[in-house]
Amino acid sequence: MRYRIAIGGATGNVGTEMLAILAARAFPAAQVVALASARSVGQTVNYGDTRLVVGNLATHDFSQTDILFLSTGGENSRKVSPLAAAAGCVVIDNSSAFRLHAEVPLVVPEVNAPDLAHWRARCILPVANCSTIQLAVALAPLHREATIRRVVVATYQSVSGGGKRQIARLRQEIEHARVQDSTVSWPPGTVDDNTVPYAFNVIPHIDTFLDDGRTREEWKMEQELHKILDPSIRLSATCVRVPVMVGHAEAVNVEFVRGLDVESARRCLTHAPGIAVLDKPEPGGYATPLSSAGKDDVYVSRLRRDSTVPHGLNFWVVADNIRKGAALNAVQIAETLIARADFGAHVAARRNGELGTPADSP
Ligand code: 11C
Repeated sequence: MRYRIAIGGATGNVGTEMLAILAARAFPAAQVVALASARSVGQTVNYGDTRLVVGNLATHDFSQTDILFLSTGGENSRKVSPLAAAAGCVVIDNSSAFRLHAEVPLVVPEVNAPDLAHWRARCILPVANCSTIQLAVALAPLHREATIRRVVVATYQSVSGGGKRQIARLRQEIEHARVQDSTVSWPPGTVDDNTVPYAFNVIPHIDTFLDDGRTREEWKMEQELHKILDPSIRLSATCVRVPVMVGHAEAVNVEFVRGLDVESARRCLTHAPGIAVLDKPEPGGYATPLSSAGKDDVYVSRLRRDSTVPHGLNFWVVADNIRKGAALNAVQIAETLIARADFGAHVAARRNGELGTPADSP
């Protein structure tokens, strides 16, 4: 069977990457529709060798779409996703809007693909936060091997996590910076004076601050990891923005219930799906955001014992946040979904006009 798909937010970072991945992986599409907000209507985007003209997401008829890939932020998703789902279209949503709803499965295919059995509860399938996805992929095989008790993670997140405008902002800051000896300044009017500069800086603040002093990004990592992997894992995160265009890195400290030596951990990660171990104690013997950009895998490096606790392990994990952290993970969810007989039956029934509205609004 081939599916009628639509990309909401087709002109954004994640939307354009999604179109490239769908074409490259030859997703069985009967029709591909590019959609965005009214101001982008009429622009064109690439889907393989085809140019697609962007239509209006707000007025799209979802009764004629089987799968909507949505990357338009939480506020827009709260409006669009329930409408599309009520028409029987399954929404794969990159925003945080529905991730923690009890009935909605939050799936990282390498980790918890069986949770997709609940796709029909709401017909909304969120993609987890990029910083959570790469951590979950790396932790899952280790958790199965030795049971994780506690994780302490510090992230080093690229500006592309904040969208296209943040990439432009970093580029502008770099272009206009005046570097004299060890000081950096910007001529008046060249950069936004009301923001903490990305360039030449490290910022311990992503998303809003919560009452307990954490940021929402740190809270999301904990909540989402609990839902995807195991709620008994204690996770403490510090999320940091760094002046990197693409690719999130994370320094991870894990404490296990049972012993797991470094060689066993390395073996277990090497055989796990979606992971590449790149770990040599020499210059370049580790992954970086630049080396992982454009790649599908989650890279694990710097594996070493943490001898300050009985069963401790340290490592470094890097992934392309736009690709595995968003677009690729969304496409993998769709690929897992279309392999299910009950989804094929749902699509066939809709085409025969046999189905009413399968999903209630969450
Ligand atoms: C960032 N991780 O790097 C964020 C972007 O919950 O989908 C993704 C936010 C989200 O800024």
